Amino acid sequence: METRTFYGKWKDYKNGFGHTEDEYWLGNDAIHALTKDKKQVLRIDLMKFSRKKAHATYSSFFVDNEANKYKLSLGGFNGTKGLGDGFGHSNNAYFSTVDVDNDKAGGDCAGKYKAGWWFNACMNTNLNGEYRKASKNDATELSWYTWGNTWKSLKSAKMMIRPRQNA
Ligand SMILES: [Ca+2]
Repeated sequence: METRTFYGKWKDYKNGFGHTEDEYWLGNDAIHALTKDKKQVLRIDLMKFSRKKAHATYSSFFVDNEANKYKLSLGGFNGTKGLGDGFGHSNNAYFSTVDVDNDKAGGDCAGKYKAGWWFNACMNTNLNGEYRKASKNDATELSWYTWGNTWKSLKSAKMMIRPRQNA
């Protein structure tokens, strides 16, 4: 079954949606609230349909408030072998959704790639793209391009934060 949960509008991403046990977006206001005071480390766990896993960490992660369009600030990247810094392309990008275009591309990245995300022009990761078991290797899919240079849909992606030690 194909789901379009992540092809939400600005208000959906602002407030969050889904269920914590499967498809879930905490909400951009909540992410801002959690990242604004204490330095946070971001870890992203990825898994392919083959069950192959990888993870990325960013030494800091901050999402600005709605007035500043939930601008993303990322610290240094570390990744498991074979995983390139795909999310780094989104550093300093504003958040965009199908109804609010804050990207740096001439067109509308969110509409073109069917997701709300920190689109720049446009992206190297589309973790809110479509979950598609029968992949077309298409950038609308839930993907991290710099893991094997493919847009093929991943089975899962999970973003997690925790306070940075000695920060
Ligand atoms: Ca644009």
